Amino acid sequence: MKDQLQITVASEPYPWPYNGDLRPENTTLIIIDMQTDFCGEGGYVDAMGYDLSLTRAPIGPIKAVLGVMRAKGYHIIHTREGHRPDLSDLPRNKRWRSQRIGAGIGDPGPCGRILIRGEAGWDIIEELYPVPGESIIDKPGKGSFCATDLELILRTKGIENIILAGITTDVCVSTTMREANDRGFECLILEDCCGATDPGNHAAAIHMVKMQGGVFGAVSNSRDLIEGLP
Ligand code: C5J
Repeated sequence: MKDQLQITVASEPYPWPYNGDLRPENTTLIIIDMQTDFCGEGGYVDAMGYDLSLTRAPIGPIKAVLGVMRAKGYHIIHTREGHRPDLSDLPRNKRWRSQRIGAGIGDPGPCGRILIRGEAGWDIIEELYPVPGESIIDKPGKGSFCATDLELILRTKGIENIILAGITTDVCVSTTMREANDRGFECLILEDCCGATDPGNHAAAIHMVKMQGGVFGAVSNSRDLIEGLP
């Protein structure tokens, strides 16, 4: 076998990716759920009473990474959590739990029906809106692989490496990273490109990635990624 140039990004607990094979052709950025419902006024997270500055904090760093990765020709994928207007894909327990805390999924709110496909609050925020050619995955759950065609799209594009950003770190980002890792994808989470409704949960979710030698992959940040990308 010919010697191949090893390219890695500074990350913990090991330089990522493990095999040094980092190219636009085999690597994607997945931006999880940067929707008004999760980081905008009048959305789901706002209705639950959480501090929006926590879920808005990653917008700037994601924008920087997105700009560089778009310019270098990397694959870009966006996800949106949401349900059909007839609620046929909304598990009853998920609806019940949200109603119990005054932010019922499917109920009307200032940005339309909460987490319902097609409503204003459900869509991706303007600052990070997809451009033509970027895939959008609409998912009914927390993980991006559950009941979606994400895996088929990744395999078809020949993707081996996944860089994760978005909200929330401890719920949809973490679930997606675990699902991807179990499927053999080499994952990197960008600490400052994620946010959670609870800063302790954000820190714990990042910490968990690094245990056992990188049990789910590795952790980096926007600056080190941008410096390290070929
Ligand atoms: C949540 C998400 N937190 N996008 N969804 O319910 O993490």
